[in-house]
Amino acid sequence: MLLSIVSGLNESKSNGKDVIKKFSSLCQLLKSLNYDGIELSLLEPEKIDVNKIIEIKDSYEMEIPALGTGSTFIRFGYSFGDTQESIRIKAIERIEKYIEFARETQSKVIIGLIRGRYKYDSSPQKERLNIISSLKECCWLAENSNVQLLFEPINRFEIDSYNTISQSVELIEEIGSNNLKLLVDSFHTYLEEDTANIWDYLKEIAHNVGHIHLADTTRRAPGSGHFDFKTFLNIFKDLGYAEFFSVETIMNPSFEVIAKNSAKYLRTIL
Ligand code: LER
Ligand code: MN
Repeated sequence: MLLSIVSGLNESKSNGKDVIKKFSSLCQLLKSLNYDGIELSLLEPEKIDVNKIIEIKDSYEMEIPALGTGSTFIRFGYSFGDTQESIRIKAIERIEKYIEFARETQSKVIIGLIRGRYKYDSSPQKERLNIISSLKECCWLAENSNVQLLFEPINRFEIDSYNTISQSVELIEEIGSNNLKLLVDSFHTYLEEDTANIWDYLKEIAHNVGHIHLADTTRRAPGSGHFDFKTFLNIFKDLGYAEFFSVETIMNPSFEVIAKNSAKYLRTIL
């Protein structure tokens, strides 16, 4: 089981040296806890010395399986669905920066919160069409750079579009790009999917899955709530899933404690 955990690097606020220092100490800690990678949640990847990052990750034999892009919407307010064309274009331009970084680090790029929220004074149909055409443009950029995009269904309390796995699979099939895969997040699965048939459905669509996020029912460390991780993880294991499982939780009481407890619990299952 390839295991990673999500962390930021604070690249927008720190100087370059501190970013590299932070990445290096993360690698050291996570290697000692038997992790295989670090998923990076970034805001401005172009501010990071990517060659140094590669040098460090290689020296620890760690991977950067994916890059999170949601802060583009949270911090900059740029989104795929925005009805203001200039804002929508800014969102795509930001994704281009992530793709450039991902091409070097051999990471995948997540399309989640960057879809944005529907505005109260606009039409959902219009925003949905914008999301689709933005995604198509990003697929084209990803294809040219040989980078994979990961489309993440996110629960209805955080976002207005593509809350369920089936809606997302339908979209991925409609777009039909070899560089667009599905990201399944256990927390959103728990909130949005029908417990009666979710396990069978996951078996059906597992071949579309390029990355997995793990958090328990309260978005704390796996094993701290009542999500059925045994069944969930074994579905993918039995079907030969060879991509990463990435812990993405509220880092409380601390990143170290979550990283330690999650690895201990998850390694007992797989
Ligand atoms: C991002 O991966 C995610 O799961 C969202 O809920 C953002 O917090
Ligand atoms: Mn997630």
